[in-house]
Amino acid sequence: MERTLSIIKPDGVARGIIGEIIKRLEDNKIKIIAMKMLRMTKAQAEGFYAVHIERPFFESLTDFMTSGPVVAMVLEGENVIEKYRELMGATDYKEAAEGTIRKDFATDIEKNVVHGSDSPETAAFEIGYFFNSFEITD
Ligand code: FUP
Repeated sequence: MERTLSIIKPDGVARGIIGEIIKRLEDNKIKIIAMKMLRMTKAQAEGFYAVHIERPFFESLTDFMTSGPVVAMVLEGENVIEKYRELMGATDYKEAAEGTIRKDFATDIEKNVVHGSDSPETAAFEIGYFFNSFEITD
């Protein structure tokens, strides 16, 4: 059993596709074991994306991630890190496979609707960044 952190980014929330994304999780038998809506501060977004601090897109990305509320979820299941990243599609929506969330809804490499952890190590860090043990229902 694995866990991963999912975020519906500010563009996804603003466009009213929270339900659509959750439906895709449920249709794919991915279990949601924690969920909350919040708006990150700039410092919180910078801490979350600290691995990208040297990248040219860091400033813009952290501004975007604080531009409105997000929905953070903890997902659980066998191989869920890879399974959810497959549902999301490639970072750049132009390269994302047909039927993926990013292919269907992203408008920009930055405004790409969803986040998903990319390894067990990042999942552990990212889940702990948003949720404490009392908020995880499993
Ligand atoms: P992903 O794991 O698919 O979310 O992608 P990365 O961790 O590589 O990038 C994190 C976020 O940075 C992406 F979701 C969008 C943003 N990004 C850009 O804005 N420009 C880029 O060239 C690459 C990533």
